[in-house]
Amino acid sequence: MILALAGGVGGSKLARGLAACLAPSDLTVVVNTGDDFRHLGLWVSPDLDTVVYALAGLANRETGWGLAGETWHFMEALGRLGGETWFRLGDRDLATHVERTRRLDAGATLSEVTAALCAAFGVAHRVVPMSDQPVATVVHTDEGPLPFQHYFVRRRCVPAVRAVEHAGAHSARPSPAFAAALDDPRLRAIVVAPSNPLLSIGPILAVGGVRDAIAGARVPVVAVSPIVGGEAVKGPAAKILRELGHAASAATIATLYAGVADGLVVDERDRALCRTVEAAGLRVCVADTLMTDAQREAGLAQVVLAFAAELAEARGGRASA
Ligand code: FO1
Repeated sequence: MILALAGGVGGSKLARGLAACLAPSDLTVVVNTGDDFRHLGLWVSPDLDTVVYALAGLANRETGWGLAGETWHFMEALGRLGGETWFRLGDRDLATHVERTRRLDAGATLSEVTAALCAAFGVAHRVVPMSDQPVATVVHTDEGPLPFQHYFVRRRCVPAVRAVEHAGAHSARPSPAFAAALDDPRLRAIVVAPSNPLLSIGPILAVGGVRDAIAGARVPVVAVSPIVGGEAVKGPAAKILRELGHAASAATIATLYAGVADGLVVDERDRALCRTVEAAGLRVCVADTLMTDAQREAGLAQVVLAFAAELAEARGGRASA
């Protein structure tokens, strides 16, 4: 059984690759919910939806979020009324948020709602929130503190980041399926997807007890660098790293994951950084990490699983992926 930690676009691509290689009972994808927020009266869980839509084969490959073939009549109508349109909810996507909110308001947990949505979308692999308690990512910037989506979408990541806060994470507990996966005797490896280490993986590791549980896991923890050739594959990761005083480099990813991950997969373009990654205490694997189509997603997933198996072997054969 493989446990994958994922954020938005990069996370959903590797999750789709892993799902292509593993049976539904052999994969649990734990998703960041620090980006979740109440908007227009609805509970929106962007990263959960991105992963679920990807595994359902319904994802919008151009935007990386939302549904393919979406229409925007609701947004247009809302705009005509003078409503808030900075965060775009497509007509079909809207149904997901309405139904999630109805179920949460009726007392279901986010895990229960996500399981129901997965079943409705025909997603057989387990996709679960990191926690059923709310955790809110707050981005502290030169313009003051901004709730995540206000920083990311409304302000288009323009303000300079000074710090990232995961409000509520300390008292939050891992969701039941996340906790069960961490304790599962069938667990063979933990995979950290090439998602933003500060905005997407950071909130998952900040949930009460999670960082220690993963750092002390008996199985290999393998991360994939979201930085390739000094730039983020998508999103503001490189800009934020620089604003926080780090080099935008796969070597910085190694430093950030030191003590948590055992191995880092870096792109072929970053082969020269292997020694620096190893100096941070991580084993390194070089691969083509750009997941531009389904074949490459599955190819990278296979590389990650083989690397995890190699690390397990090196630990003395206690586990094999
Ligand atoms: N991202 C944008 O850049 N603009 C949007 O209007 C937007 C709307 C949106 C609606 C639903 C959803 O699930 C995601 C949406 N996203 C949008 C993406 C979202 O802000 C990011 O994917 C994540 O929160 C970061 O991983």
